[in-house]
Amino acid sequence: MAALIEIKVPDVGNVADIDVVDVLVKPGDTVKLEQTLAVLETDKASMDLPASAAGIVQEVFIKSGDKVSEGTLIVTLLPSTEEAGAAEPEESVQQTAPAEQASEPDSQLTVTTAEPLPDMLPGNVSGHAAHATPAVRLFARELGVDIQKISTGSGRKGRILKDDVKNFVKKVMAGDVAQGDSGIPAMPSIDFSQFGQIEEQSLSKIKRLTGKNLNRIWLNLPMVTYHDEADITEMEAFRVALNAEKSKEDIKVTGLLFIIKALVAAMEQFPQFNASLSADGEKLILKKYVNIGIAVDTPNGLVVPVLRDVNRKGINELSVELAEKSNKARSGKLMPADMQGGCLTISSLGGIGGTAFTPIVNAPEVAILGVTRAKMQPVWNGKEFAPRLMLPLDLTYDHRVIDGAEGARFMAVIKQYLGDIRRLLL
Ligand code: CAO
Repeated sequence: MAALIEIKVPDVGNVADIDVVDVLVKPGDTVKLEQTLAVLETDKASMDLPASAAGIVQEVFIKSGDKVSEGTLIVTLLPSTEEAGAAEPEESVQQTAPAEQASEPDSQLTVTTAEPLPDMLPGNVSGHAAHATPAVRLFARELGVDIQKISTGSGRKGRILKDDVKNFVKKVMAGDVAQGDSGIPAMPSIDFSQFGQIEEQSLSKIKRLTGKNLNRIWLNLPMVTYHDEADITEMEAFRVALNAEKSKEDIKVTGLLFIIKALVAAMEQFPQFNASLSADGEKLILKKYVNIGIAVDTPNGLVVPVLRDVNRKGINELSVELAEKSNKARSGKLMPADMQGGCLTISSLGGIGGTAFTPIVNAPEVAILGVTRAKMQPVWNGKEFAPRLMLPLDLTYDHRVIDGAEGARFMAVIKQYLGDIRRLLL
């Protein structure tokens, strides 16, 4: 009989006490190579732990809620017949998940994370990281308390205890504590079970991180959204013709690629859109590189992979990259580096529908371009109404950096490029 294969937690970069969120296999299951065995979460990322070999699960050594670290045994596998037949190992084989074996160590451990944003929430005590056990953190979360807002705990070395959380809640209820410098009162905690049957579902890590970021962006940035429409009749005809030519290749050119190119060309004319405000709000940091984030809708929540050096790439190269990154995003395989360094973001809901929306700037970027569904409309050309394909665009910008007139001019230039994509050559 073939020796059992032990699959262990690989090197995850000196992080200990990683939470086991989900275990996806049980004894007797047949697993394929790279099939996800378990989902792990740290404070910063969620990771799929893949099988480094195919086989039948003999024993599972972890369960949801456990804490693991590098080297923790996850499962033992009896190698599947094809593999076992090829070379019957004579002694017990020890394997870690592929991350440890691959030449690029982390390349196969699939990680998803929201891009960390600078800590901008004024309500956060600067540099303060709350000390509390997971049970106390859970208790605080259940009560809707942001544990970071409890300045000191009464436990050893300032550790926050359950009583500290309760006292904090009492103070909030008594109006003694403002919820952040915004002074916005906390949302009431309501027991919905009094109205009927309910079920509680934990939000995914990505949703929780994204939610926190969006909340602080919303509270910190004065945002304005400007709406317009681009006439993409000719662009669409070109795209359809291009796709007909490429029907045998595995490349599909979507309208989003032209929108990316038009946006980048406009950013080159308006450098203040390729910039970030310094944390003290005193300086504008202009970027000489052009990376575009694309919001991708995934089963676990919204992620924003970044396409790099878009100004130096053509539509063909970008279409392959966009397909690769959005597939990686949907299968939870993006690495943190895939989501960092964006200059501006596009959020396209055009594949789903819509006439307009107000996307939230992915700060520290200064603007975001929203796209909804193009539709044929009668447009007056001076003599008659002609059918034109009109694409709705929504530009949200940080009004501390972008003036209303600049926003309108920037949009006018994007429209001009999309209206006549030959201009992208100029
Ligand atoms: N108008 C009309 N049709 C459109 C369109 C538009 N603006 N945008 C896309 N379509 C069409 C495409 O041409 C495609 O049609 P076919 O299937 O007939 O070829 C179909 O809709 C699906 O497109 P797509 O969404 O797969 O491809 P895309 O390149 O346009 O977008 C991606 C890729 C990754 C951006 C998109 O799939 C996605 O995830 N969008 C959601 C982003 C999101 O959640 N944003 C909200 C964030 S909150 O701010």
